[in-house]
Order: sequence, then C-alpha cells, then structure tokens
Amino acid sequence: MLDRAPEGTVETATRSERPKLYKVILLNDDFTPRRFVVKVLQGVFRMTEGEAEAVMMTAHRRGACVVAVFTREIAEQKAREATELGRHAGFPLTFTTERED
Ligand code: TYC
Repeated sequence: MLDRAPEGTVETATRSERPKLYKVILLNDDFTPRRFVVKVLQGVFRMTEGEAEAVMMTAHRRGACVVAVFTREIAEQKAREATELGRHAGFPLTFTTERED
C-alpha cells in the first residue's frame, strides 16, 4: 500500500514507509550446550553475555524466546546463519522467523 509521505520527505511508489518486521525466535532443544547457545547469540546478534544468557534461559525454560526483530531479509539471514553454526558443531540448535503482527 502507498503510505502518505510525511512533510519534508519524498514519496515514492516503490517503497513503503513501514517495512514489515519479522521476529527471530530461538527454540529450545535437549542437546545444545548452554554455553554454545550463549556464544551464538553474542556472535550473530551482538548481545552482551548477560543479555544472551537471559534469552537462552527463557528459551530453555519456556521452549522458545524472541531474540530480535528485523526486516524479512535480515531476520531470515541471521536465523539461517545462527542455525548453521549449530549444525556445523553437530547440534540441533534452531532459529526460526515469524511475521510480527
Ligand atoms: N536445553 C539445553 C540444555 O539443557 C540448552 C538450550 C537452551 C538449548 C536454549 C537451546 O534454545 C536453547 N543443554
């Protein structure tokens, strides 16, 4: 849909003002070591160790945790990259993406 351009901006027919956003979601599993999950979150999502530990523990306890929100391309790229780090180390660690409401 074409949004009306706010005052002082240039309206174009090709770009929406509010791109759709996608959540990256970390899924729990019974095998990936906690330390490994924390390292992946720090490396791929630029989290501090404390932030990464909090996200990892929420996924561990509740089954899943929202890690971050991005545009679709970035969300899918980061979810793929983080999941591949787990696969290359032999772990079932999985990140998915989901459209934000
Ligand atoms: N549940 C894993 C364990 O006990 C740790 C873990 C936490 C794995 C979060 C994945 O998204 C995850 N070793």
